[in-house]
Amino acid sequence: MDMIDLRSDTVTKPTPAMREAMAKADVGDDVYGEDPTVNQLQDIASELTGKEAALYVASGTMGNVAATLAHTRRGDEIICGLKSHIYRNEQGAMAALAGVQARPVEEEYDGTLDIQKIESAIQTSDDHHPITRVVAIENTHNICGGVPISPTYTEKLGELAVKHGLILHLDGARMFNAAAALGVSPKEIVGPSDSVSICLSKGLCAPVGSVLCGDTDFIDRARRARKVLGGGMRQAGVLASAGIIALTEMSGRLIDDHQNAKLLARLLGEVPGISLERNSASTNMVYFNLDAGVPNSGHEVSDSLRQEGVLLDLVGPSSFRAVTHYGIDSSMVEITVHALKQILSS
Ligand code: TLP
Repeated sequence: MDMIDLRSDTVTKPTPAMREAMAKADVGDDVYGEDPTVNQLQDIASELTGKEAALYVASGTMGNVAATLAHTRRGDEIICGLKSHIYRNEQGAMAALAGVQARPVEEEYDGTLDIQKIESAIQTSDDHHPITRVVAIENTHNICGGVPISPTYTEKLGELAVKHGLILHLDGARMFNAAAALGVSPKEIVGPSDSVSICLSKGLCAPVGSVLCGDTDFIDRARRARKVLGGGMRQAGVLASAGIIALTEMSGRLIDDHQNAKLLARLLGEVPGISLERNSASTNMVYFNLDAGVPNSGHEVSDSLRQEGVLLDLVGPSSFRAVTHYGIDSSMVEITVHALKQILSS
């Protein structure tokens, strides 16, 4: 049975055009900087983000970790969201690998970090204190509902960063979703950020990889960091060729995923026993909960759905995330809600 897999947009498979490009890719040794396809991908990414340079890395996690290693010194502090991927979902890499500690600030409902809360979290210059070096934000913000963050906010944060001499890093794993949802360019989403990491292997369908963008000095340091992380790939053009299609052809269709998420949220809203989380369907994610009166546990619902051919991401005892993507159409959304309705009413 073909599963309807809504667990994540990471499950997307390379498109036929990507497979073809991968078979034909012109390659070289990228550790020598000699893979023409990797170089082309990096040029496209830096052009799209308005940055001087870019670096192809193995994953979104590697992009964030390489950025942390390149921006910081041991003992520094990074202000980031309490629910951010960089804080919650990277095994504490900033501490484990970079010797940097996090100063988490709880996100507002819209995925932003309150500017005043950030300002009061900045350490004063005192030999007792770590040095606040970086502020990291996430756009779209995954756990806050896949919510897109407006360029107006990022501009304000940029002003704060300049005022305090801080570096601004953007985990832009899904920044093309943010750009599509807000109807702005990728450059506007990046705004004053000093660095941005963009995933190619989520809604954009490439099989592997992210690109980290920033100024030339930063990218030179990030390239060293990538090497020590074991990410110096050789004939990586085979993979990067799919990344080029991700950046140039796939971002234009993300709005379809957002439409399907809206349909899913609307239909789920009609199912007794289900409550949607805030910000659901603002891009390609729908977070929802089973109401307290529902006798089934999240695990039971998840298992029954699996038997019906539907996979959801169980994110809490009775909370789910559903992510729409290239492999999901509106009929699959309808089948999903129908299955859920049957399970909850039986
Ligand atoms: N997110 C994955 C899981 O790790 C949670 C998902 O299914 O959503 N930044 C953000 C905002 C992300 O959501 C993710 C992956 C990453 C970074 C890391 O990317 P990878 O998985 O390529 O290391």
